[in-house]
Amino acid sequence: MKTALITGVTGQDGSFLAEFLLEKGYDVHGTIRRSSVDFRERIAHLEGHSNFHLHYADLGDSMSVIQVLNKVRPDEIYNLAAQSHVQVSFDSPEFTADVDAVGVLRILEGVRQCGLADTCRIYQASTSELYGKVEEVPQNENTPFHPYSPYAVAKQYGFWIVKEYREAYGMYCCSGILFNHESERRGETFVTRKITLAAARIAQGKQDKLFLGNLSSLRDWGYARDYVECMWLILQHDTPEDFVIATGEQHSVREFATLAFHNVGIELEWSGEGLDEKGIDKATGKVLVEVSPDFYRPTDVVNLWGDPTKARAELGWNPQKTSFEQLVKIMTDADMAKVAVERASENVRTNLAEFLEKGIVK
Ligand code: NAP
Ligand code: G4F
Repeated sequence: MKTALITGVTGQDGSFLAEFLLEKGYDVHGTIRRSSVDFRERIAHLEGHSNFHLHYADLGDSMSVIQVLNKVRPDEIYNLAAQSHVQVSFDSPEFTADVDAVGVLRILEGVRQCGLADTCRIYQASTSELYGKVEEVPQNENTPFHPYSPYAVAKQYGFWIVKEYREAYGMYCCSGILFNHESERRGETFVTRKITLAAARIAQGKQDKLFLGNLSSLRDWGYARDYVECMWLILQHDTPEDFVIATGEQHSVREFATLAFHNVGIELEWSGEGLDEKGIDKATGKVLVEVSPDFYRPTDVVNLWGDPTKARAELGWNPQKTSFEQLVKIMTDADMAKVAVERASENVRTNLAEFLEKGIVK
């Protein structure tokens, strides 16, 4: 039985990867951080599984990293932990650098210091944000990097330090340059999930309007469940190499919103430009989507489009397993169900309060 260590197991990708590796028969260990609120929603269904174990560690704290490496002594490490929100990286640049850049070094050096350098394979969660202010479209493994946010600059250090340890010490460590991947488990402040949740709430009368930033931004959006398979395939390859993981298809934020609202029974039409652009419900004439400068970034990456040829040819991975339309449907269906459950439980609470007040229940 192989042993895997996943940093960031409570995140979107970490939770899908843990499921995937458990199905493959791995002994799976994940790192968690202490929080004052419950943060294990995405992995709650895995707790209690005999091959699933959790350990406290923080990528900002090398002692905790070394402690967990020594205890687990993994065959494979998937370093997914990061401050992963690009807009937040403008507000917390130092924290982002510490975790997303130096954190990678702490893992690599920890592996060496624990005497695991010859046996342990390391996957680093790299990103299409490295292409940033893009110098070529579509982007492949040879496209020059031009990082365009504190997040991307930190991740660029992570990419190069992985390459350095590979070349300097012959370690099996590599980066997956993953383009955006989304799911029903995506954090609620990333644009796709923000849209599907708002569309579901608006359709069920729980929200009036959605405020977004740059509607024309283009992304290559895939399904996270498909992408974790690729992380594993990268570590099973004969030689340690970096791979671009993408669908090869590009859509705008506006297109994503149009489709998400369509899935909940609302047809949007767009009018105006820039900050004055609005998404209007064709049936009622109501403005449902507006642009707010609050969601514009000091520098924004606006043209990401990946070329997954190498991953398809060398890993046998299928970049088109889940289509864009299927992805948006998975997310809108899940959020429609989530909002319906929230409404039902609100109704129960309201009825109960009313019954208590009237003395019907005591
Ligand atoms: P996510 O949902 O935000 O999950 C991030 C994980 O990192 C969470 O488990 C979080 O723990 C953990 N974490 C944050 N700071 C940490 C620290 N200081 N020490 C230890 N753990 C820490 O992100 P994701 O979408 O799953 O992405 C996974 C990785 O892939 C990230 O490195 C991200 O930058 C990268 N990536 C993502 C995409 C994408 O489109 N999703 C694309 C390219 C690259 P808490 O739950 O405690 O906050
Ligand atoms: O959903 P986003 O916040 O994702 P972004 O910035 O592309 O980053 C994600 O993908 C990266 C891979 O390329 C990962 F490395 C990273 O960890 C993260 O998972 O924003 C997508 C686009 C941006 O251009 C943003 O300006 O959508 C635009 N946008 C427009 N309105 C918005 C909004 N983004 C957010 N978060 N919220 C808005 O209201």
